[in-house]
Amino acid sequence: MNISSLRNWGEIVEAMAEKRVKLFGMWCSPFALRAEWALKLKGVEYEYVEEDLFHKKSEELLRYNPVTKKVPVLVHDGKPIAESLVIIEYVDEVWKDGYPILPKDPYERAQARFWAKFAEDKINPATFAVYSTTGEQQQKALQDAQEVFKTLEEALKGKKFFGGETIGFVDIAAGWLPCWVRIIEEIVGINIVNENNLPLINAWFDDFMELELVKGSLPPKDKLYAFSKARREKFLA
Ligand SMILES: N[C@@H](CCC(=O)N[C@@H](CS)C(=O)NCC(=O)O)C(=O)O
Repeated sequence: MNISSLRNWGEIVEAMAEKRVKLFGMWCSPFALRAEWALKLKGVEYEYVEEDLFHKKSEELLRYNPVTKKVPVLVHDGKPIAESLVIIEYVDEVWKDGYPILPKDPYERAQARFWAKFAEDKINPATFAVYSTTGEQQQKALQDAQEVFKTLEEALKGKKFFGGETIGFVDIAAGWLPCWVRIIEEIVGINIVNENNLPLINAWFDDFMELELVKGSLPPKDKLYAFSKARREKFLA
């Protein structure tokens, strides 16, 4: 084999590597988990790259996502896609013959996007408010959080998962809540979701956490608990 063929071989290997799927994430990022769940549901093989967001973001991450500089970033055929909900839709469209994430029917698709957006815009800040406050402010935040969960419960009526009998777009979008909310409850010593006040959401928390896909991908509970507790103390300081 001469040098020029070696160079060609190197180029081929590099080109094949580019073809592969790469996911930039961080161990405690609920947004990165969404992208992982979407890829795993589709059975897509990917390389996971752990980012050290608290010390130094990698050159690659900054190159692939110069706009927000956040994870997750999916790189497919060398092309980067940022924003977790956009990534889920992209994965669903590209690997369209695999597990269906969004419904086929346009109206149902619109509904799924609506509830995913509702969870993103309303539930995320409401649970964060319970986590990052104390006293009266926290009591108010608790009421608000329970109210928005009550509204989200509408989308679960008559169904096991938001997607129906199996998980779909809204389950993936909101799927970090069952794990994170239980940890927040433990840290702040307040119950947000239970079988009396939010029976459908409560059952969904349990059912979602029971899925092999989810059990096998969540961060270690003790590590997440310690990290989240320290983060709350920082906020309060
Ligand atoms: N809306 C974004 C949020 C992503 C996000 O906030 N990622 C965090 C990690 S959980 C991050 O990369 N933070 C780094 C930074 O803010 O510089 C998404 O859904 O992808």
